[in-house]
Amino acid sequence: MNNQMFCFQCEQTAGCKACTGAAGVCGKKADTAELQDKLTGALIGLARATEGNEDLVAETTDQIVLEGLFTTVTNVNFNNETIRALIQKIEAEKQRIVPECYSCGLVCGRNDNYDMNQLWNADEDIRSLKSLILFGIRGVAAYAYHAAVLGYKDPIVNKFFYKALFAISMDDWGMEELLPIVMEVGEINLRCMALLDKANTETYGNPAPTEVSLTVEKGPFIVISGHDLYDLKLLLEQTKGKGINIYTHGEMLPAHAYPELKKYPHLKGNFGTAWQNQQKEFADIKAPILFTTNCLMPPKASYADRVFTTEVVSYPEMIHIGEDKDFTPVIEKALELGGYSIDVRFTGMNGGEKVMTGFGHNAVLSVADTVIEAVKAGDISHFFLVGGCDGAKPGRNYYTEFVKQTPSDSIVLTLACGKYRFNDLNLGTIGGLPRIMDMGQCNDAYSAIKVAVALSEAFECDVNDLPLSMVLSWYEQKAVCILLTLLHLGIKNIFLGPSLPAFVSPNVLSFLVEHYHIAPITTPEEDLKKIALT
Ligand code: SF4
Ligand code: SF3
Repeated sequence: MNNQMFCFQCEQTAGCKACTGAAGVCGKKADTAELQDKLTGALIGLARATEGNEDLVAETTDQIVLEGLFTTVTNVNFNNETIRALIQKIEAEKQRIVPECYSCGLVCGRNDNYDMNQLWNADEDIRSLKSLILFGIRGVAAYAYHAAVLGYKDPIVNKFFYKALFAISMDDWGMEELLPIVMEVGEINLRCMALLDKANTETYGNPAPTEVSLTVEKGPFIVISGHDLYDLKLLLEQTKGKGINIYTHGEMLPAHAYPELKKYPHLKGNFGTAWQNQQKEFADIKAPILFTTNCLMPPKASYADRVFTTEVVSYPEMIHIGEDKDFTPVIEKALELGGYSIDVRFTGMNGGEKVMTGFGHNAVLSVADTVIEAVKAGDISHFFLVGGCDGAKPGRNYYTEFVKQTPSDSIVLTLACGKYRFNDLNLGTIGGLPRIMDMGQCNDAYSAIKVAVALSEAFECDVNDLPLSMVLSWYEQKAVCILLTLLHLGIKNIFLGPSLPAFVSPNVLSFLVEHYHIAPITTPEEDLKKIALT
């Protein structure tokens, strides 16, 4: 195993260039990074094996692809054991699809896996385009995985993963072949986010605006983090009547707005803020924490005995809840720790004691007439979509300051974990509508798109001509596919921060700036001035 790695897939990558040492900034070790590369190379090998054998692609093949891609998303899986097991699963699937190539002694595209070093050492523009494809489909796979858990699948989305993986292995493809696939990632992600929206709303009902307390009531409790609503549902069922309260964390916050989840009286509130604060916020916590997806950070000794994982999340030596979804170990831990003896009032990052969520497309569009009238009457001057991932860089307080400085007659739509920078601020209301509206998780960017399209129809103009500005923050690969979706829709003038992706080469960046006018964030004052001029 190597003790030198190469990874540059997320925003916190070392020196804004790449993590190349013995461990990445996220805590991923070089041997894990190498295994993740092997896993990706095996997935590419599987995609090559399915060429011309499409009729042999089964639902299990699709599931393996989703699992493999999702496992390599930042802050998901740090466990060499599970990654090795997954590689074995991919090999077995390949052997099932091309048995004759397996028994053949010659090495060819059908039985060989892809060496990811070929990608990392490629010409920087090719590497950049292929990285956009690879990191983008890792994000899409996460969303497709959540939809599949609820029984919702889209063959067009699933088929695309093979095409995209295949493209990465094409060493003689240039900009002409790769750029359309980059854009297709955005198109496919739109389909996938729509699928997940359908899965979530048909299963749990349409989110409705809901106030969420940040106080932890006395007694045993469990904190559940990540994006998987189905795990929350199962946990709520299994803790019913046991005197254990459930608190959401991070991207699980929007769960409070779904009728089929909020109906559980022991779903009490939200604990903590965005992922990067977990090592501080979980220190000595009197409860177990269940991670259903990213973002898991290496647990500190002070709370390592109370971290549980499930689905594709895994960390060495942490208890993993397997496919039987028996949460008994988590429940027993909650009872053993007992929680706090009195109610404990926590606050958000700005001192607020409660937050609101649940402004999905259904809730916002149900008041569309009021919104349109308010715009026409001049009561709402502008909409800002300020959202995306949070992260550890100090420059990220830009987003708090930006929201604070937005004009008092503007609306701030938000989504994903970046909202914790400002979701506890009280910015007042306009015509009965709160000025900050949380649309949900990162995949609920779909809601923002639906609202933007509805507004453009109402005002009979292009989305780019609406009084709407997007000020986005990125961290991991889901943000990559969402950005590609916005570009696929032709949305221009996006402000992106806190820094631009290291995997975007200068030439690819020039292309994005020229065609989509993407701009890096500067200061809230400067950017608000620029927005006022457009
Ligand atoms: Fe570095 Fe990000 Fe890769 Fe982790 S995921 S090794 S922080 S680039
Ligand atoms: Fe956050 Fe990790 Fe991206 Fe779903 S939970 S947005 S960073």
